[in-house]
Amino acid sequence: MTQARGSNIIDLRSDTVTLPTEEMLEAIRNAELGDDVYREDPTVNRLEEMAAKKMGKEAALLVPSGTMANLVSLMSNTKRGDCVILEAESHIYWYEVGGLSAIAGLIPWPIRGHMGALDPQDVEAAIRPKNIHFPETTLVCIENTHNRAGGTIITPQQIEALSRVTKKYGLKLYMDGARIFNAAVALKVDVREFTRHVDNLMFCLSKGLSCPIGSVIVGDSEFIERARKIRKMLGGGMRQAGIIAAPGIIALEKMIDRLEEDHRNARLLAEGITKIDGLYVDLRRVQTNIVLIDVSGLGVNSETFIAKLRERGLLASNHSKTIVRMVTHRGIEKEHIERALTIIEEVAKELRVKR
Ligand code: TLP
Repeated sequence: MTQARGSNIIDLRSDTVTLPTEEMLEAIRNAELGDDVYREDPTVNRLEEMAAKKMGKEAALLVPSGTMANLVSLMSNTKRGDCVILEAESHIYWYEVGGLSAIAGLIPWPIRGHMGALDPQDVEAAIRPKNIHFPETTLVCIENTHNRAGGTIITPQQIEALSRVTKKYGLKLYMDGARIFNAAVALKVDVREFTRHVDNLMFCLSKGLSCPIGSVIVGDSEFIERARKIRKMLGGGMRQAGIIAAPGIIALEKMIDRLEEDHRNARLLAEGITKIDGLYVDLRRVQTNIVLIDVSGLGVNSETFIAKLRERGLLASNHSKTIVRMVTHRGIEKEHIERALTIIEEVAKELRVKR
């Protein structure tokens, strides 16, 4: 099962639309269950052990969503009133309903990155000095791959350079690794290369890895203990959560390597689009499974462009006024990309004629 049955639609809005595999559904049916608030769900325990090991950290915690993973992690790394440095286009800052301020009581200190990557010098300059008037800076957040920058990879070297700054000032370094396996697969390195220099991170099971629900927070045991308590406080303590963990185990065992196919398809899509008059894709940013298309050359906004694509059965999402986002994922094959390119070309032609 990859898309809603009988559907002819090509859905490139996000990799969150992936449906579970038959094997995942079977695993859910057969999962050994218990009450996870009592830590008695063997399937959850197994997933958390696997995740911690894979990431080279001591412990892990299953949470329902990436947004909750980020919020729980922010709260476990800081205290109310602290200042958090993050990238100005990061998911935490853009898309999480301001939870970091509204719930965690934190002050965001956004810095503009370069293709999603924070410059260590900019971070160092943004740390609030010790002063009676200032909030205390205690955390730096990075995002990998960086969603709004176009799925760009923050390399292990870039992370290490940032960690030198955070260590120097005694700050924590956290990674929103919702798509960290995309980064690892794209660079053909072990995921631990990316996790080694951060204190803790989260990754999502429910994006390219195709699970129906779930994200995992990973870090040292003390941090995860705090996170477990905060998850409970936020209402995220789950009971027979093995039904979520069971497909997660399959994801970690079997769904990582295939992300390469999504990257190949994204590349194919991006290169095809660059040949269409009036559309622009910055190919340097197409490093994983996201393609950002600038439609301003057609003299229309993203909304109009997306509506036209939709009429022809192609779904895309709105990144900004003139940028449309397309994301490849399991269930999208080369043939879908070819069909998508035909649709995009037709729409571009129609809009060019109207100008
Ligand atoms: N991103 C979604 C939307 O919310 C924009 C998407 O379609 O890309 N971190 C990153 C980097 C993400 O891209 C997302 C989801 C999250 C966190 C939040 O995950 P969920 O949706 O599980 O709360």
